Amino acid sequence: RIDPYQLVDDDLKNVHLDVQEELRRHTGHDELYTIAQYYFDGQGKCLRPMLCLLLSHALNFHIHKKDVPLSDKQKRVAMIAEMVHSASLIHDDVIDCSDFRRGKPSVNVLWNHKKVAMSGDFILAVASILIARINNDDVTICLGQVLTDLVQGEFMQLGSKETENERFTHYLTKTYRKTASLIANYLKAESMLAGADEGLTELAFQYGRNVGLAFQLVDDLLDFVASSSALGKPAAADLKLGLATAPVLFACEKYPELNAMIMRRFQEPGDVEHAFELVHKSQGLEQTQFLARKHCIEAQRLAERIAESPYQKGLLVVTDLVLNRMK
Ligand code: 2DE
Ligand code: MG
Ligand code: MG
Ligand code: MG
Ligand code: MG
Repeated sequence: RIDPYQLVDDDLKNVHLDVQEELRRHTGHDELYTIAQYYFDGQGKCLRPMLCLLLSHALNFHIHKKDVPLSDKQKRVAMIAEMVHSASLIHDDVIDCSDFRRGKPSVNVLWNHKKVAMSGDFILAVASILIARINNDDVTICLGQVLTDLVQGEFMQLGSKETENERFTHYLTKTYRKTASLIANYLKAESMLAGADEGLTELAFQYGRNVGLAFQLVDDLLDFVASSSALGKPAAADLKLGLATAPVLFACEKYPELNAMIMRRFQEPGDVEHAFELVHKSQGLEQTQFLARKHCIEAQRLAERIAESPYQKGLLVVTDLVLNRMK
């Protein structure tokens, strides 16, 4: 059985150490460093850098018809993906008032919010220097787009839409911006660094977009079905935050009484418990899984078009990991 992580192990195992080294290089301030490096302890899934490395290997093989080691720039993009993602989680946990992340107390529990917000900014600042050092305008634009999408996705989440139709479209756009854009655009950047043509670059982008959408659909599903100890972060959190994710939006078709609760963002006493029960009684969880599977099948269909190699097989297997993950 192919293990995608195993295929890129050599480059992946140093990602968190390399991040720590870059953060240290850019500050002499011990506390800022301590907060900023807190999540780079090797305990995260490292899905995003793994995908970047795997796709880079697969495209190097596709283009050169043999195994070609990754360039420093290709490895750098993988590392920056993990930095930007982790910085966004630091801000996300402050916004979501979330106290647990990657199996340990989140930074906002251990340090005050002013310092935490700035440590997220600091990681982004160092990431921006690393992006500049890649010295490729198309890559810079691509990775810059991700930052604007992350903020806009998060901002969209604060609003509610009136009709069911608008709501689902809004949810999907938000999901693209807050999760899929990072994966899609980082894979696009990797493909440009591999020397891919336009068609292959678009393929990489669409593969990432589909994997990213599936990943967030499963994240939203796990919020309803997994325990916080399995997740390493609080479970059943989204309704409490007022968020109507895919399982609720699907459940709404069967239980229209959810509409009013969605509109008031589950703020009345009993709303959260009631909505939770209706979601479980409906087909909402299965429908969410089904939609995630649809995106994974599309991602596989795209990966089939890359030349056969262990890495290409890895890209196919990743979709199963995304669908069947427990955390
Ligand atoms: C995770 O979603 C959030 C991702 C995007 C966060 C973006 C922010 C804007 P979840 P979990 C906060 C700031 C952007 C920057 C710093 C570039 O569903 O379930 O809340 O893991 O994730 O808490
Ligand atoms: Mg970020
Ligand atoms: Mg959150
Ligand atoms: Mg959030
Ligand atoms: Mg979530």
